Order: sequence, then C-alpha cells, then structure tokens
Amino acid sequence: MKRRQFLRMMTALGASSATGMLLPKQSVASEADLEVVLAAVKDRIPVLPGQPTGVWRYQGEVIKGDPGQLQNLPNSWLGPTFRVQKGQRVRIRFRNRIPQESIIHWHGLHVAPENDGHPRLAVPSGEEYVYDFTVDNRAGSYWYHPHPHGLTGYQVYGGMAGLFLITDKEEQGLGLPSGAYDLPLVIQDRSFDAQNQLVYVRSPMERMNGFLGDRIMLNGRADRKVSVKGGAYRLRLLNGSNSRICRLAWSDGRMLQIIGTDGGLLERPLQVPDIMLGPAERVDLWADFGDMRKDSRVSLLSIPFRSGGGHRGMMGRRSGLVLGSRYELARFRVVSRGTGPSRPPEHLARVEKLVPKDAVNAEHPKRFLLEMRHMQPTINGRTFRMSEVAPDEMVRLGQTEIWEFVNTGGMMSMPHPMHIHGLSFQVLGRSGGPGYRFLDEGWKDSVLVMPGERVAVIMRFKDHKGMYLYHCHNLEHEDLGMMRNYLVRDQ
Ligand SMILES: [Cu+2]
Repeated sequence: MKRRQFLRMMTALGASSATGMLLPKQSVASEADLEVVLAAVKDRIPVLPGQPTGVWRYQGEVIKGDPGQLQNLPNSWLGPTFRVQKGQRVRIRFRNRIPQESIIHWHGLHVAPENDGHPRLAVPSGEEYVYDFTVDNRAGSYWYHPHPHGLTGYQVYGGMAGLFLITDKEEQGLGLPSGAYDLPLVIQDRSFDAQNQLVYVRSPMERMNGFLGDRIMLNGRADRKVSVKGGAYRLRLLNGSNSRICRLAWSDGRMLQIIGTDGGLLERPLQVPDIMLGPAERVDLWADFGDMRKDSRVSLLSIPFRSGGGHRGMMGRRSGLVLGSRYELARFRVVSRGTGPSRPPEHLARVEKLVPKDAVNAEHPKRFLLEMRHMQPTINGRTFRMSEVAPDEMVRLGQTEIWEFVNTGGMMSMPHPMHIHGLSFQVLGRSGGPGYRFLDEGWKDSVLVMPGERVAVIMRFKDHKGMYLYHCHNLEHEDLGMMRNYLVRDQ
C-alpha cells in the first residue's frame, strides 16, 4: 500500500469512527437510490453587469441514480436543487474544497444526528463527509446549508445553500402544478462593492442586529423578473436571507393562496392578504396567472411592518433596503394567453394534529427566554458550547413536549426566527406580539418570534436518539452563539 493511500484510508477510518458510520471510502455496491457528490467550491459567476462575483457554492454530480433528481441552476450561486421521493435512500458525499471547515445541515429533515450537520462534525478543507439516510419527511420544500460554528452566516452569505424538494404519493395524487409550473423562488439579500464583490458584516453593530443587504436577489441572481405562462403555478418561496424578514403580499391586492409551509402541504388552502416570512421559513403559494392578459405584470412585494425594539431603529439604516419598508421581491410577466382562472384542490393533505394533552409537560411547558445581554443574544441566558446540554435541554425518545419561546422585549429586543433541528413541530399559539399574520400553519421547523412575543410549539421526539440543535436562524445571532444543543435520550 502506498503511503498516500494509507493516509487516505486512515482519514476515512477516523471520519467513520467519529460519526459512527462504517462506510467504505469507495462504495463498490452502494445501496442508495441516489448517490451524489456535493462539493463546496470557490467560484466566480456573472451576477451584475461587469466583473464576475466571487462566491462559495455547492456543485453537485449524480454518481448513482437518476441524473434528473439533481437540477443545476445556471448563472446562480445556489447549489443544485434535489428532487427526491419519500422513502428513497440517498448518499451524499460532501467534499469540502473551500478554505474553511464546513458541514452541511439538511434543514427540516428528520434524520439521525450523524446526518444532521452538527458543528462538531465539521470537516476541514480538503476532507469529505458522507451522509447516508432514507428520506422520511412528508412532501415539502426543504433546503440545505452549511453549519460550522461561527462561520455559518459567512458561508451561507457567500452562496452556500440549495433546495431539497421532497415529493410523496399523497402529493402526487393531487395533480398540483408541476414541471415548469412548479417554481422555486429563493429570496436573499446581498450587498456588493464597486467591483461587484459581496460585502458582509462591517461592524459589531451589524453583527449584533443581523446583516441586511441592500438589494434583493432571486434564486441566486440579480434578475428578479420571472416569465410565466397564463396558468396556475406552485411557487415555493424560501426566505434564504441571513436576517431579513419579509411581509409577503401581491402588488395588485389579490389574496395569497397558501398551500404549504415548512414541512409540506396544509390540509386546506389558506387565503390571507399578507404573511410574515422569517429567515429559513418556506411558504408554498398557489399563484393563478390564468385570468391575466398577455404581457401584464404582477409583483410579490414585502410590505411595511414594524420589527420593534432596537431592531427597528437600527436595522437597515445603512442599507438601501430598510427592514419593514416596501419593496419588490419578484416581478412576474405573463408571456402567453391565459387558460382561465383556476383554484387549488379544496383538500390538500392529511395533517396529523399534535395536541397539548399528548405532551408530557402540558402543565409546565419548557420556557426558553430569548434575550440580548450586553450585546450578546442568549437563550435562557446561555450561549452555545459544542457538547453542552443543560437539564432542561434533555428530552426522552418517543415523548411529546411543549416548548415556549419568549422574546423578552424591551429597548434592545429583536425578532428571533427560531429553528429546531431533526424534526417538524406545530405552533400552538402566540401572544404579546405585533399581531401580524405569521406562518403558523401545518408542520414547521422554523418560527418567527417577534419582540415581546411568546410562541408555544409542540413536537414529538421520535426515531432518533442523540444530540441536535435549536437556535436562532438570524445567522449572525446563531454565529454569536444564540444556539444550544438538546439531547434525545432513551425512554
Ligand atoms: Cu436571533
């Protein structure tokens, strides 16, 4: 055996023992339905007129299975879009070719801890991490992004993110708009310097508030124009911004027809004039362009709202796009004659309802205070320690619990989009906030908690034991340590 081979083998063995997986470095007979090499690379892509923009992004290649399950987005920094079927086994070989440690989190997926992308699993530049899991979530719009501690905001901002779309038999039976009529829309904000290069956090204040870019990008591109045919579309929106919150509404005043949220389809379509969409939240809209004339236009906007506390006064003042002001997210132009109006199915999907009486702590929900302490965002006064778990962060396999996120409010308070790894939860209710419409329906994995607001969620810890994360998905807050472990233990 040559020395290089030996070293490589030792690395593979080391990685295996660390993750508890015993995978051969080269899988001769992979049992996966889909096997993908997903590399994080430095790249330069055309974003604005003139010089190309330096980005860090994911590049993917199918090495086993249907190549059509991985869709690349040309001239975008976004990683390839996965399209997988519930029940498929996927193996993903993450190759880290950026000059920082990294690891991928499959946002919203119900996977074992070794597949969840905890920062303790981050691999150095030049190394590989192998994920191997069976897709267990219901149909929905999930996504993936890096999760190394202290570097997540920087890497996501640089371009590292992509969609992971799951379908299942129930969804397929509905005949929802598909193919070109199933349109993902990833909303992110970015700032550029005079040389077209990305500008990130410039001051401690910007880090503490969360970074806001001065322009909205759509699907990893500067062009927000979308050409649509005169029919019904399924628009899958992801707020992939580091900290920006949007309040979605149509420019012509029509209602938003919400058919799905983070964890897939609702039971029934929901009609609302507007909805708040925090970082990491997803919403699936039924968009009907069927009664519009050729060449007519309509836009998805973010409309005004107040984010409260210190956030409102400070955030966005330096950026050209003040948080809570009115601006355009996407502009649709109808390029062919309409096929007439259409409506989503009245019944979409079965949603099992979790109820408080199933929770072991229904009388005493766990309370998590979200608080700024001396410029430091904290959860119950704590910040992230790589393998620390407090007594109130331990739960039992198979049990159902209620957690309450309490944004303490006050002068310095800010919105905190809270995300729990490894599962989907349901929102039981909220109180004390500004009273906007929030995305609280269906299965969720991220929920916006506004200043002064208290949000109760219910969840079941099933199938997997081990350590997961819960944290603020304002990525600057997360990197500052507004993140904690929770541990699922034996019954
Ligand atoms: Cu936060």
